[in-house]
Amino acid sequence: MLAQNNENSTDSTALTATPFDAPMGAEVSGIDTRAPQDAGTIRSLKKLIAEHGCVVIRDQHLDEDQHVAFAESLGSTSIPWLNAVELNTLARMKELPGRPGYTGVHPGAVYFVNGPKYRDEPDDGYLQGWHADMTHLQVPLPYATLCALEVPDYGYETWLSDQSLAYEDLDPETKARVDQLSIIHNFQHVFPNLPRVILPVVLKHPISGKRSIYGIPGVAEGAPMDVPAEEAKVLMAKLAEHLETGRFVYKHVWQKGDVMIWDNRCVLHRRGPQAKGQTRILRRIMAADGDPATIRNQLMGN
Ligand SMILES: O=C(O)CCC(=O)C(=O)O
Ligand SMILES: [Fe+2]
Repeated sequence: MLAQNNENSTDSTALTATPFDAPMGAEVSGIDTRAPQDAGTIRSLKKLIAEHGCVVIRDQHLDEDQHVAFAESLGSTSIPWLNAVELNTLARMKELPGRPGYTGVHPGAVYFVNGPKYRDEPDDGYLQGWHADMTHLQVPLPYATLCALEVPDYGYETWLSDQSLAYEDLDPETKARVDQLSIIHNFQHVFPNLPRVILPVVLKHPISGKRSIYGIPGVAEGAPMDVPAEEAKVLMAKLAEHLETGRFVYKHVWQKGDVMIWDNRCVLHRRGPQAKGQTRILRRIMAADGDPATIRNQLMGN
């Protein structure tokens, strides 16, 4: 049975969250993402995202300008490091032969394009492995907003894994150990000029206060710092296995017009299996809110 959750008292908004039949995620109604948003609605929405890890709003059908405006209501979409280092990648992603309407104008609008009508993105392993986006940042990016422009008949799902549930599910001893650890995030294999960033393995969410596992291999580099090699190996294998159990996972089947927002700090994501011959186009815009130094401190549990 789906539970109902009314988020309407303090902010005089009427957002309704219906949790998915899954460990995480909820469908949210009571918001038109094409309209200007008031502060109370955005506060409520952010609380719901923090609570459920991700929310989906159906039937939105945003064009790029509307998508940018909505993402801007969550935070800033002008992320200078992104614009500087990813320009080449973005330019490549924006080449959509025969579909000028899908050419991104906003520098932060990234199009994920699959299907024989356009250009099949290589299934390069990276998008099909669990990851968070832009983990090379000093302050992990909070909001990934995605719109579904074209959807397949089957396949090309997006899978999400709630890492605060994963943390809570650890045995007390492992929890206590990972709480103490830091790990290096290195994106230099993609962008050689980026600095390496050190973050705790476990982040504390600035809104919910929940702890979640952020620094696992694949997302971060190799092993946590200052841990004997053998212990690090065992610990990381344990975290990876924990993630692979799928016990914290919601598998999203896209409907045209979906707007999905997940919290990139406490949720990992990956693309589901490729569906040969099927077409799917998603547009993603990331947004960052709050004062970076304050947020970083909160994430680090201070
Ligand atoms: O293609 C997908 O389903 C996932 C894409 C992705 O990794 C992202 O939106 O950051
Ligand atoms: Fe991603």
